[in-house]
Amino acid sequence: MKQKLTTQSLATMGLLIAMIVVLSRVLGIETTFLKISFQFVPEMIMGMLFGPFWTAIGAGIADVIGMAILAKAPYFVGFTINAAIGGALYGWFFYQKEVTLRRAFLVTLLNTLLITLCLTPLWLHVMYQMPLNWAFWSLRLGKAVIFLPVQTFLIYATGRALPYKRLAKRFATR
Ligand code: FOL
Repeated sequence: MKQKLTTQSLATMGLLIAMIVVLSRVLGIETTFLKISFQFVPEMIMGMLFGPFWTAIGAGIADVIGMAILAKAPYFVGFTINAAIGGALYGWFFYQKEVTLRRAFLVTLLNTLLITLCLTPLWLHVMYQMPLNWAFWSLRLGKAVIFLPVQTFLIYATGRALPYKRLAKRFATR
């Protein structure tokens, strides 16, 4: 997992982390039990450029920075783990690979099943003693079903808009 640490990759990483923080903490909708945001766009770009390892680190750092400067709830480490797993998924699916509609759908599905429908309810249960009942879960399922096509398409469109071969070369691992 050796990536040459250039000034350019550091600056790009910083910019993408800043975008995640703004999209999730300023432009996102956050209630105590449900969040809606478009932070997955800079996360998947990070995945395309830097791969699973650095995207897990970058997304984790973005969560910690976001909580440090714009927290709306007490810090809980489970959500940092969510961010890191999500970042790793985008890296696995898109690092030096072409972004197809199929891959965009699969990564979104995996993210939804693992993070939105399993881990987040578990963390919220641990944090707030939320009962893991159907009423609570169906609300999350509803958001997931509506968001699945939106997120799939936005990830696909972002991937298509970026010249991945040229970018991959510029940020290539050595
Ligand atoms: N602790 C940390 N470290 N980061 C946080 O963002 C955080 N947030 C809360 C509490 N402790 C935290 C507030 N509680 C969701 C809902 C409530 C919540 C945290 C997360 C939630 O629904 N998350 C989404 C994924 C994030 C997204 O789509 O932007 C989910 O669908 O699981």
